Amino acid sequence: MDSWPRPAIPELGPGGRPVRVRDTSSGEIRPTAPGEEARLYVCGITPYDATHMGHAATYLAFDTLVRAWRDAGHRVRYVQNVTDIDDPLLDRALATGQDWQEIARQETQLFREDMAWLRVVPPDEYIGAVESIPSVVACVEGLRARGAVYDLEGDLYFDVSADPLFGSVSGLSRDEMLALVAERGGDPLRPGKRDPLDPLLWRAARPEEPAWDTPLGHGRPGWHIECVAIALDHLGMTFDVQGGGRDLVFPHHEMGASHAEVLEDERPYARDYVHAGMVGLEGVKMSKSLGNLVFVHRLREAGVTPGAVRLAVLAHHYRDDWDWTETGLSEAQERIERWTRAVSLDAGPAWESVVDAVRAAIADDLDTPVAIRAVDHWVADALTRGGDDVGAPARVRDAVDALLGVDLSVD
Ligand code: 5CA
Ligand code: ZN
Repeated sequence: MDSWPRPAIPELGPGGRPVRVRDTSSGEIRPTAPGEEARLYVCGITPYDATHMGHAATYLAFDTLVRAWRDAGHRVRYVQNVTDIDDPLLDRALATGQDWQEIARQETQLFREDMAWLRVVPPDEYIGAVESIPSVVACVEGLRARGAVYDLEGDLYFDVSADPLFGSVSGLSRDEMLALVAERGGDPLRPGKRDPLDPLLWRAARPEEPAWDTPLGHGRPGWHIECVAIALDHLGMTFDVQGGGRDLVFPHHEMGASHAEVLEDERPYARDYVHAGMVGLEGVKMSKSLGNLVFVHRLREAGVTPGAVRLAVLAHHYRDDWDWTETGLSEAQERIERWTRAVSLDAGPAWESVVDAVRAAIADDLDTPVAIRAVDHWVADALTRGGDDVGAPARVRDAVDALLGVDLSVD
């Protein structure tokens, strides 16, 4: 699939720091990407509705990681999927009378426009589930050869007992897993399963549902195996970071790791599993049923600037759960206004320590709130006391652009 246009990123020169992130599996904040190439897989959208601020916050978190890695001198290889066939799309099609493919096409296009507007660095490979069906089939056949697959009325399930290390990504108890799997797309109550936790790898065709003819039969892919097939095709085993929102820790990333490690008889699938917190709205979890969603395209249409949206998000640590509020957005707008005034001055206080502080904060588990405070201090100094470093405003502007993705020359 087509990705979206790449924003220009200023080069800051030497001084980038090695990047550390928190890995869910170990609970440790630890160094990433020992290689020259940093390899990242981030779970993409299920395109049945527009991108809300929760989705956007997750993609901005991993955009910060991409920018931090680049600054540390890594070449970044970034892969993202689009779950362009799954139950939510078919449910939406049924509810609206639209064709499921048309919904997927439209919402994916809106997502691209939202991401480009937010100056999110695009993935190098942007891959749909439908176009990955041959790879999914090959993975399921490989798992079958390992004895990790069973058939239930034509549906193919993964046998979690094939993985002796099952559970090591989330570290959850079995009871916690059982509760989550029911709520997140699993079918623990289906009779005939070997283990209620076993996830679907391949769903045999049902009447009125789209299906593809493959060596596995007429049907469509399960969810977790979709991401594994795409990641193994485009990154291979032992890539650096598997990313997504915290709602994906279990079952999605747990099952993904299991599928890949059993299939390849090798581990780990990803070196680090990194998860962003959940974003709500004014104290309530953003959810479709409550209708309390803030869509990126609505902010865009209302004339809000992308820099303000970015700073409203990046004012929170990516791992925290937080709420989108009007106050947060106004604060970000005021901050952009101050920052823009400061970098437009003819001279300012010395830039070296603020740029270094921003780099250090971002490299330390993407600590954008600390990075923002460092810029705030320099800006306050520049606006009150001034300074005589004529190069400083442009240096600070470039660092804010490269690391926080905020372009102060237009905002
Ligand atoms: N297509 C699958 C992943 S393979 C999926 O979860 N799609 S999604 O559209 O539901 O979510 C897209 C991304 O946004 C995921 O990384 C998810 O974890 C994240 N996300 C969803 N809701 C929120 C939220 N309220 N706050 C933060 N991130 C969220
Ligand atoms: Zn995924």
